[in-house]
Amino acid sequence: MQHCKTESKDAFYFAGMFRITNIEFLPEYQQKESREFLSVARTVQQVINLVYTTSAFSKFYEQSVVADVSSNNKGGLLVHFWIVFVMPRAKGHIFCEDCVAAILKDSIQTSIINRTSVGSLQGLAVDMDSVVLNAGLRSDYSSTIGSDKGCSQYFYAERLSLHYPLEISATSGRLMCHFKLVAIVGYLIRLSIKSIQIEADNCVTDSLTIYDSLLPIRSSILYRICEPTRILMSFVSTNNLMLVTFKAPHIRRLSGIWAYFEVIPEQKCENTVLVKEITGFEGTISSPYYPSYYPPKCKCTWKFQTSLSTLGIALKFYNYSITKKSMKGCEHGWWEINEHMYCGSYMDHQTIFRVPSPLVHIQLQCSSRLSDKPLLVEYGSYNISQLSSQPACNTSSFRQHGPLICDGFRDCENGRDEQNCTQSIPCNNRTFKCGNDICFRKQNAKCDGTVDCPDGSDEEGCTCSRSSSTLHRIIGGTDTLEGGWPWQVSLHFVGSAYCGASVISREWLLSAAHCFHGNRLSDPTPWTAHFGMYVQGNAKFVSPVRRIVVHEYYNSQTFDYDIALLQLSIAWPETLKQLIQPICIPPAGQRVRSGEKCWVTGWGRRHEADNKGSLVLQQAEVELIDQTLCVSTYGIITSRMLCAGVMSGKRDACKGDSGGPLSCRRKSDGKWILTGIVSWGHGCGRPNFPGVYTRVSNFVPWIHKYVPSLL
Ligand code: 4AZ
Repeated sequence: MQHCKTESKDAFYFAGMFRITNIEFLPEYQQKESREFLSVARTVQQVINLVYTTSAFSKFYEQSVVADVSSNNKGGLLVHFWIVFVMPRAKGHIFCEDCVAAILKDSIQTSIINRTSVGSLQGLAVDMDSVVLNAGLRSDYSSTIGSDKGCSQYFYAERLSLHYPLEISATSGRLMCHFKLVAIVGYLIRLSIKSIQIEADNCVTDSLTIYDSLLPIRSSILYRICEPTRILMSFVSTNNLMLVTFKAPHIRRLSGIWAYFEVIPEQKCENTVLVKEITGFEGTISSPYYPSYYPPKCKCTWKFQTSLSTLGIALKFYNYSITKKSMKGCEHGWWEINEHMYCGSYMDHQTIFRVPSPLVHIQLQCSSRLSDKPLLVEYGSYNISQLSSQPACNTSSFRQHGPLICDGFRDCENGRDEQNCTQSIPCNNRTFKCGNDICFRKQNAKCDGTVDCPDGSDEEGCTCSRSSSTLHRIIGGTDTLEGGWPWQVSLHFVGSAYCGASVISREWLLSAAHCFHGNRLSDPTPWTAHFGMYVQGNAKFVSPVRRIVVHEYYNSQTFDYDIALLQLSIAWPETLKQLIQPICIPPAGQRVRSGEKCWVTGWGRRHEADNKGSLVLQQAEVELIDQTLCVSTYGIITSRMLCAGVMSGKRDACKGDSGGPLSCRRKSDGKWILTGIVSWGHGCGRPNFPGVYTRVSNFVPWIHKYVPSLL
């Protein structure tokens, strides 16, 4: 007798998406039978086949299936796909989810071209930052690729201010629905849920899940509802698409969803508010898309200014509170208020937070994994001195550094802890006096470009560089003298030199916007600023970058408004002031003289054809060039640009110098002025094609908006 043993197998399903940047969307892609869809699907499947059949998982790779090819707000095509692996059950392995995603991301990473996040997979330009891949369910696989005839449906929403109904219900049987919602490009989707009837069992059987994608990808979940509700709730996508899955596999009484969705424009979340002289609450700010739940990723900035220096800003949070940030991350909003970090949390009562400063800069970063409950905050002014007549110190707010005693630190927002002290505490080397006030911490206060003292005394007497060592520079040479350009900074992206920048205060740098163009480049996290550096890599001081402010009018096609401010996470120490010094910003609208001699410095390439930058900081003397001549050379020179070089070529900036300074010495007082920022040019050092620089004198009010104390 023959004994036939068949091996039993386990299948593993992965749902993912990525954005292809070099194919434009066509309406035909919405038709799964169209030639256009089938052609893109085949290409993507071949590319994924190649990635996994040449990987360590090749033995288990079964197939990939493209489920959707859609438009999206970033351009190109967004492709959603499934990947299936099959493995003998006897092996008892659990598939490593991170490894499957890493294989795909690595293949893109290794093919990345230039300074973008886009890699080329067999000619398919895939944006590395868009890749999402998670383990999924077999049941979802069947229903989303269309082999399981459930209640799966597409909705294309093309009209604004229209409520598209989304309703399904049953009293018996099962509902396993996937509603794919797609809006016109450039807009978002808001789903409003009026009522849900499901069995409340922690989403074990019944659930409603809202995804920020068209496939059920776990890391794209915006929100999950596991119990019945009749309270109106709404959720907003971050792109022009959304997936709503409704699962009720064993219906015994009325179950269903009653909802509608709309197409809404993207909202900017920033505002500058002038607060009136009268104290009291006078207006509100809110989380993005209020009263909808706000999406997981957001960034809001609000600036408040009172007209009197005796008034501070009060914020009344409804059912929410902010407290000083600890070492742990913040789960429900990350707040930065005048350089101090706070974490938000929900509670069942209102709280008031007071900032004893007439100028308050607030940044909120949404930090929850899912969409979060909407926030409403009332703002107004309060009398700083009036509050100090109250007996208690409000310890939950501003500047608490330690015990509330006469220790030379102003811990209470009203300064109460330092009042009535019998002995005057001299400021030590970690502290300084604000005018006649008590001691403040030195770090991030003195000469950091931000007023910390009520009287502004922390920013007084801070000057920009008159650096004398630059006088002894080798004329005509190329290597600089160590310490000769103390405002020169090297900006490193993921550990490698990428651009230059200039120190303008203890806390702020000025650079070029184009250095930060692109998804990954605009995130401050991978950037570090290297100070007091002569040989590339040997910095005297390094700080992570806290914030990148790219000019709002920066145009990546024309390089117009090519300017960005960087805020440091750690102000450079005063002990290094021999090696690190700010350069002066020119007066607003200052005109330059053509023919004036200035210097350009950087670690960029020394020849156009080089493929790496210089090891030692280089300097070149260049002449400011007449604007009309420059316009006649390039044609597209705006008033935000200026040209400098030598018409014979030879002395110029090049790749890698971008963002760095064009420094000109003012004859009247010997101070060095940041006249330009290395921006662009036709090649490097070519005769008749001078370097193009951002004209800093055109951006003085813009710089002061972020660095108000720079005078
Ligand atoms: C660049 O790619 C670059 N010759 C910077 C400056 C110049 C050209 C290119 C000017 O960063």
